[in-house]
Parts: sequence; structure tokens; C-alpha cells
Amino acid sequence: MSSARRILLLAAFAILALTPPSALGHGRSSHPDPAARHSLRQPVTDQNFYFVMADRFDNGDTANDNGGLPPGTGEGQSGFDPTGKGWYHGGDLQGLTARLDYIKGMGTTAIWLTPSFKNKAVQPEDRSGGYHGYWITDFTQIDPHLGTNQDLRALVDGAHARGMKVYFDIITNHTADVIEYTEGARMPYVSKDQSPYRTEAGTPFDDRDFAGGTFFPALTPTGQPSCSAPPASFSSFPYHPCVPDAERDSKVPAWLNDVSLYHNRGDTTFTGENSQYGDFFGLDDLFTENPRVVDGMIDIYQTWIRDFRIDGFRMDTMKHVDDAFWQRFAPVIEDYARSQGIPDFYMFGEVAEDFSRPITSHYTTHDDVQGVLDFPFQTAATRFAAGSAPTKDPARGEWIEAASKATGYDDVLRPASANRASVASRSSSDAKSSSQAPPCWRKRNVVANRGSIAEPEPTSSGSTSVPVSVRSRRGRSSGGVPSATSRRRVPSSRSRK
Ligand SMILES: [Ca+2]
Ligand SMILES: [Ca+2]
Ligand SMILES: [Ca+2]
Repeated sequence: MSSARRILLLAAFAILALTPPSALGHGRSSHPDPAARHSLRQPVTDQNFYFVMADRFDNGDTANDNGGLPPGTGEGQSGFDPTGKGWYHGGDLQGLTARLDYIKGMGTTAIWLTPSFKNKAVQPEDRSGGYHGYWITDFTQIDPHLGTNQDLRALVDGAHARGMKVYFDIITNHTADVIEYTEGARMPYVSKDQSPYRTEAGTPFDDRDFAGGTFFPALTPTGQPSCSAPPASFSSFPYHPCVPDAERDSKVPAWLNDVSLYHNRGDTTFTGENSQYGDFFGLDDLFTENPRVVDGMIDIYQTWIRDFRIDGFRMDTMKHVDDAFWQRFAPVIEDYARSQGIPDFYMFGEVAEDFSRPITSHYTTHDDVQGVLDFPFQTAATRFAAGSAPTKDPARGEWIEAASKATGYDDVLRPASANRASVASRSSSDAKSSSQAPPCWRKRNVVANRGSIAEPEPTSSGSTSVPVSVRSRRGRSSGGVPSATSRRRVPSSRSRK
């Protein structure tokens, strides 16, 4: 190569290296024709997330290790014991803030905090502490083991100053396990068929008739009936909910202490009706069909956005909360964030479904939520990486095609004719489902024409041919699965609770 050609080549590389991605066609803001955009994903879905559990990161302040409680791992104690994996280890927000440069140095553009609100420190029945954050009692303050609300402000400000966003992991499905039943603490689930909800006048009703509305029948008992007092003679619920005296008024905001705002039907087995109405191993399952609960949760999370400039939420246990809740909560929160000057506020949900994209996509289409974590993709990719899915498709001889098929995203990459040609080498059941799947390019035309993607149509085998999590609402192109380079595996609701 001549020296002149070498210089030209070097110059070309230099230009490429200095050109912002948008100028190379990856961004959308500079594209001359918005209709020609190649992706419905919001720019925010390109974040590199650092998913971090503060308790297990770095101990910046040993003075808060017991969270203001007496040391020990018994009831009412701190749950601090760094020698046991089920207890608090001492990490906190100060430790995280002190290492923001380290986190940014790994290419991180967004920090995703595990739930950080004040937890019931120890649940003796579980022989564990609330280090993970999923046993909330006070939704208005940072868990004292992790620091203070002021520590959170320092973390968010420090991250923003470095160009990193901060996402909260939020819970709307349940609180800590405080409510018991006079019949027992953790009882078997009783279905609505067996024992329907009854108004305080004793009239049976279906709560779903009121979900999404502004009125809800009055139920009894209300407030905090003592577990040490005789049970009320009548209960609107299958059980008689009560609160142990030692835990009276333990929840904040105060409305959370009203037992009539919980489902009170016993423990879920994660199937059918009880998946939404049952308690996760005793965790008090909120009556999310009741507008008081919806309004209360909206108020809680709007306050965090307003006071701390949070950039977005990851919403826990999404499939265990009713559709009407999300249909109101998600757009109201999104609009509120915009009104607070956070235009790219982004919310994505946890729908812990390993295989079914029709189920995960339900939340981004029917429920108006911006995005969901793509567990079906994770499952397929893990299987592919582990070698249990084919690494090469002999019919096409292309590694990328095999990889895309393993993830179930093959229809995105090619038209239906190619899809049908490629199924010959697959099992008959696979071939059947793929050949019957509607062609992706046709769905993409739907996107272009209507600005909205239709809810995926299940094939005879229950599979579908389009990726989940894309929606457009009120004329805005939005949605999409965060292309998170999460450095930790997303914990499963079932495994951690
Ligand atoms: Ca500490
Ligand atoms: Ca629920
Ligand atoms: Ca309970």
C-alpha cells in the first residue's frame, strides 16, 4: 500500500471513530425522514445497565449496618450478619456513590438499583433478612441499612453529573408480611368461586367489575384489627385479616395499614386466579383492583420522581397485578415524569415467563406499559449458549440464522418465504408452528401504517413470530425491551420470595 493510500485509510478510520453514532445511521434524531426509522425502540433502551444490590456492593458507612435496630437476626432485630447469605452484609448507598467512577469506567450508562425502600428487616418465618428489598414497610424512605434519602440524592446527583441515569426497582404488588389471619399466619389460597368477596352489607360481588373505575364497594374489617383480639364476626374476605400488636402502624404511607386494601385470600401457588390474588409466601398482596390502591401507588412513585429525579422504573412482579392497574399506573407515571422535565423517563416490567412471548407482550400492548424484560429471549439465548439448541442450521448453512432461530427472532430477520424454507430441517412440531406463523414483514407493515404493533398472534403451538415489548401510544413511537447489558442475571420473582 502506498503511503498516500495508507494516510487516506487512516483518515477514514479517524472520521469513523469521531463520528457520533447518529451520523452513522444508528440514531434517529438526524434521520431526514422519520418514516424511515428502522427501530421502534426509544434511545433509552440502548443503555448499558449496571444492575446493583447496594447491600452487596460496598460498605461506605459501618454506622448504618444495623439499620438503627438492635443487632441480631431475630424478630425486630437488624438482620445484619455478613457471614450468612440470607442477611444484610453492610453495603450501602454511600459505598455505591464512592465508586461511581469505577462503575462508569466499565461503560455503564445507567444504574439499576434493586428495591431500596425500608424493609421489614427480618421475617422469622423465612429465616432471612430484607437485604434484597422486596419486603417493604415504608415506601417513602430508603432502608436505613442502605442509608438515608439524602444519601440517595447524593447518589443520583453524582450519577447524573457523570452522565449516568438511575433506575429504581419498584413494587406495587405487595408489602412485607405484616397481616396475618386469625385462622393462621400463612394459609392456603381460597378461590373466589369458593368464597366470593362480599360488601360490608354481605352482598357477594366480583371485584373485576370495579377494577379500573373510581368506585369500589366498602369492605370489612377495615383498619388494623388486632390479632390478639377476638375476630370480627363477619369478614368480606375468606379469612379474618389482622395485624400483630407489635407491627401496628408499621407501614408508610398510613393507608397501607388498612387491611381492607389487601386481597386476604391466602398464599399463591402461582397458578390461575391465585397468581394475582394470592400472597407470595405471606407477603401482603394489595387489592390492586381498588382505586384507592392505584391512587396510593401513583402518589408514592410520583413523589420519588419529583424529589429525586429518578430516570425510570423497573416494575416488579408485573404479571401478579391486574391489567386495569397497569393501564392507569403506567401512562399516568410516564406523563407525570414528562411534566417534571424528564422526557425520556422509561419503565420496564418484570414478567417472569420463560417461554411465552404472547404473555410478555400482553403488557406492552394491552396494558400500555413501555417495555418488559425479555425472559423468553434470555431462556432461548441461554439454551443456545449452553449448546442445547443447534449452533448451525444445515438447511441454510448460516450461523446467524441458527442463532436467531434459537432465540425465536428469526422472523424478524427474513420474510416468511425464507422462514418456510428453513423449517425443513426442524422437528415436525417446530415446522408446523413456524410455517403457520404470520410473516413478520407483514407485521412490520402494520407498524408502519398504524404506528402500533398488533398484539402477537399465537400459533397453534402457542409460539409467535414477533419480538415483544414494542408499542406506540398517543402517536409516540416508544417501547422496546431495554437492550440492557446487565451484568447480573435478573432474579426471578419465584426464587427470591
Ligand atoms: Ca453500611
Ligand atoms: Ca397480586
Ligand atoms: Ca401476610
